[in-house]
Amino acid sequence: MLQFHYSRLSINARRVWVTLLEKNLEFEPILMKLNGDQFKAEFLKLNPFHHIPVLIDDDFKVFESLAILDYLEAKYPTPSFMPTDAKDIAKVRTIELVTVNELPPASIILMKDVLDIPVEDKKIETAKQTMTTAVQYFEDNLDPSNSYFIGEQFTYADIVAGTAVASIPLLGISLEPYPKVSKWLANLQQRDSWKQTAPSPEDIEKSKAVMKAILQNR
Ligand SMILES: N[C@@H](CCC(=O)N[C@@H](CS)C(=O)NCC(=O)O)C(=O)O
Repeated sequence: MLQFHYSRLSINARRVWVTLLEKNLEFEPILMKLNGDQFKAEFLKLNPFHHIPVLIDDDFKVFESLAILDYLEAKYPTPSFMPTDAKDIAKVRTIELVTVNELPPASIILMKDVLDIPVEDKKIETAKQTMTTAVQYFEDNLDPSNSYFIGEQFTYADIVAGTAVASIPLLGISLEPYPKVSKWLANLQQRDSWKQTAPSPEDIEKSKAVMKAILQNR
């Protein structure tokens, strides 16, 4: 059976978790406590960079969330979340990569601010600017007459961007000025996979000390 190493607050893990649920795959969830589990020798054999998510499929292990999504799509193609049209593939990949490349560095700065870790004002301003540029990019790529980025087809663009955008308000950035993003996110949040993987307010509160410890060294 598939084994999935994750933590409830990890956005990188959540995109894999949503995919496992959306593909109706059976898996064993292995909950990691990020205040030390990721540095244990056994885990470092799975991912020497001490990050979750990690997926194990019998004797095969894979880390890096987008590589895991590629693996799941190729190995378990039904239902498929990758379009076949060239322009649609490019759009999905761009949205995925904007999400994983642009949002995390800015999120780290804003999270530090939320957790009262000292950060220079200039860095906060730049991080906010990056966030708003990314959310505006998503807004510009949504059509209010469609449910998803690629018309009515639910794809990895929705899974990857949607699980990340859901956390942006926690960083002090309102989604209200983005009506298309807000409507799209509200649709996604109706899905069982979103409901099952949404962190509770208690999870968020409990994770703050762990996050603070991780971010203080970055
Ligand atoms: N590029 C990686 C990033 C993974 C990542 O940064 N995971 C975080 C949790 S969101 C983690 O495991 N942090 C603990 C650590 O680095 O020690 C991916 O997409 O899987």
